[in-house]
Amino acid sequence: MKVVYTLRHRLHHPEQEFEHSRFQKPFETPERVEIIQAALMADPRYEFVAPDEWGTGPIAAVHDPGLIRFLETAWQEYQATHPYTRDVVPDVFALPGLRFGIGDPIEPTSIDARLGHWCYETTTPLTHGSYDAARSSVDVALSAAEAVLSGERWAYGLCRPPGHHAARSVYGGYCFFNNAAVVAERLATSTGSRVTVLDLDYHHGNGTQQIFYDRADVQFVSLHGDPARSYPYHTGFAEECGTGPGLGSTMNLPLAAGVEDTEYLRVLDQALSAVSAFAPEMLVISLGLDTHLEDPISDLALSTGGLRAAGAAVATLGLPTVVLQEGGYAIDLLGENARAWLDGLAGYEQRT
Ligand code: SP5
Ligand code: ZN
Repeated sequence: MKVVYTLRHRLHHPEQEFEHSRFQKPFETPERVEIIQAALMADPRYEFVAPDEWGTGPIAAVHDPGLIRFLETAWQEYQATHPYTRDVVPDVFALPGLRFGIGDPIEPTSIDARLGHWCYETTTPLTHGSYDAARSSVDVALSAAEAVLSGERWAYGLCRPPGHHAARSVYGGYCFFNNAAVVAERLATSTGSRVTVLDLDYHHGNGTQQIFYDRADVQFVSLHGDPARSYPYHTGFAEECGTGPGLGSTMNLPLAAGVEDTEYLRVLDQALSAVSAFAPEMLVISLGLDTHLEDPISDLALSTGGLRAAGAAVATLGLPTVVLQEGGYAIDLLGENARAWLDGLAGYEQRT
């Protein structure tokens, strides 16, 4: 299986994140993908390739061009008014209630106001190299998609930063650009075929859902911790199933805390039935490994063997598949867990 990877992810490396009313060490670190890289490099069945450069065109197909422009210069601009800051986070958020009844919000001019216009939460610091890293992550995703378009049965984009929490015009959740959405849009428009994004991260892929919510040609199916208790809290309820022409093309399967392999695989089967019914020609997987029992910020209880079985279950769809890395924070186990899921997909024999 081709694995697309670049060291440029290292350009994004916050030192702290503000969460649950305190500063803490980031969970989303460069070591995450380096551990996965090391585990896959040790296996000759995984073939590493560097990404090509794709420019901003494919990003602008799913994101507000204003968001791209903002991210390109925001960190530098912030330094002009707040010198020697490192991890840049908004402090005033442009919630709709603030201007309710007054008039439509417009993009503000000051950097402080713009931060709260384009970012929706406090755990996604913008650092000196975040924009370049986010661009490289999209390049990794698109290069994996290209491999599949060129006839590979599967490809894995070792994306970092992740993408599925980034919506059309807001970023957050450790995500700047929505890698899976960029890829799904490219696959759908360049082939004219139907595409499914199956999101297996612990957290609801609010960004991907939002981008395709009214689309009939891109299906979004997600298993995740119930938003009643889990980040991102405001989306991912079972009642959300699309709108307009997209009605019925979104499916949310919220899970209770503590769900183990057997129950997870039962719900995954429901998701796969919905995918089969939609009859896509290609599949994009948002692969979060934060469903594992040992994940420090999540509360599902999959084993490594369960992850392998999940990959194998997805393979039964028999679709060309682009797998993109999203979350997963049990650092020491990430290599083994990524390999288990991908081995399951590819039908590679179990190793000890
Ligand atoms: C890509 C991805 O996985 N993004 C996840 C972003 C989640 N950020 C906030 C998580 C809050 C979890 N708090 C749980 C504390 C458990 N002790
Ligand atoms: Zn996640």
